[in-house]
Amino acid sequence: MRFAVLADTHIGRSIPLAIAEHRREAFSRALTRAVDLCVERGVDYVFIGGDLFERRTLRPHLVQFVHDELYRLARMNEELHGIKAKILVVRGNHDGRPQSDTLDYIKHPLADYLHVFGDTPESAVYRDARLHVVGLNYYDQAEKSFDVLAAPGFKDAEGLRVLLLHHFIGGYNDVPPYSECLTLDRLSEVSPDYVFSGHYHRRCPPKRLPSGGWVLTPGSLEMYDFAESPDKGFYFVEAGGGEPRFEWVPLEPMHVMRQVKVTTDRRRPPKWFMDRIRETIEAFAQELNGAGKKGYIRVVVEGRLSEGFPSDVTTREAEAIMEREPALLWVDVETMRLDMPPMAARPERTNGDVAEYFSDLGEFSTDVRDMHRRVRDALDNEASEQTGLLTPTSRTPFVAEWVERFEARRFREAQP
Ligand SMILES: [Mn+2]
Repeated sequence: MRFAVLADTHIGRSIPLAIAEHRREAFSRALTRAVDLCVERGVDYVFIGGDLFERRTLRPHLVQFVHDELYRLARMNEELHGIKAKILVVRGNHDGRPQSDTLDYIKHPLADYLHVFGDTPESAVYRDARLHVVGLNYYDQAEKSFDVLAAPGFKDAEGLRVLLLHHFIGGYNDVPPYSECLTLDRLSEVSPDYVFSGHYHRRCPPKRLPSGGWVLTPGSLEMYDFAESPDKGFYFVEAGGGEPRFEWVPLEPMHVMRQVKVTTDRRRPPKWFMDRIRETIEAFAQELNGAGKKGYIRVVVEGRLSEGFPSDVTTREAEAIMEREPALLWVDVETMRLDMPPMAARPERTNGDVAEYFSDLGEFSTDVRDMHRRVRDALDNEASEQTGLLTPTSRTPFVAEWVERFEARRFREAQP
């Protein structure tokens, strides 16, 4: 029998919001293509490992879209191959929480092709003549939910033992620090023949569990964010007789999504950074045109300015390129990580005498000149490399002295 194993379809994802419609379209199209391929090949079971939806609250037409696509899968699969496929779904962290999740909307009394797992040990089990499947929805505490909801579900299991879940798997996925996960040893305790997992967005090759079964993470169907690689798709698994066969089914992301860093070790003027940004975006546009694809690019600018301010690195040129290159759906230039030149915030040197400039203040103008000179010296010696300003410790005494000197004088408004 043939399984399709997919996860993290994130229907409705609209981030980055500047290109929300393109993003929603890309995720929807990925599901459509996965359904097309399942129908073409013919499947017995479809396992969806959570995060079918991006959010608990979504536009109704997107929920309808998912419902229709799953129905199409079941109907066409039966028409073309004579197989009544079963689609099994667990809840991911994006789908909502117990009692309040988007999956409720795709359940239907007549949709016998669809099984959505529940939140009790009993409703976490699906069984038929061939399979015994435990579906573990997402919970904040991975291990506890596994002990309480999943492990008891394998008691008296007959047939092929499958665990479907939405959690990181330690020793298999590259688990981010401080994240909850289930270990391969823990999963082995229930001796599953297959563990299919969502939540981790990068595709992982099948791996044997210490207990002998297989664990498989297909990753997300589309590019979730700029940090991901475009290696997207899902798995077919030929199971049930002898050694299983795993087949990776690639899905090319709809758009090219690229993050590029513009940086240098040396201090450079704003123009240097702007030239690099322009070159980067133009090269990307050329690549898109060559590949006949559309795409978005985020340019992260890092480094130190030799003059001027980060705001001098403008996005005008980037916007102009976007205007004339229809393949560029969006360009984002991030200059927040640019450091100012060492003395950027220093007052400009004046040729004139400061006291003369403030002569209206009478004798106090010599106080101003004195303070100005000392602050300038302090800036020369102690200014922060990053901001060009005095640090609070060196600034505070100046402020105190300034207030003291100011209060020691009496000023009268000039008479008209
Ligand atoms: Mn996800």
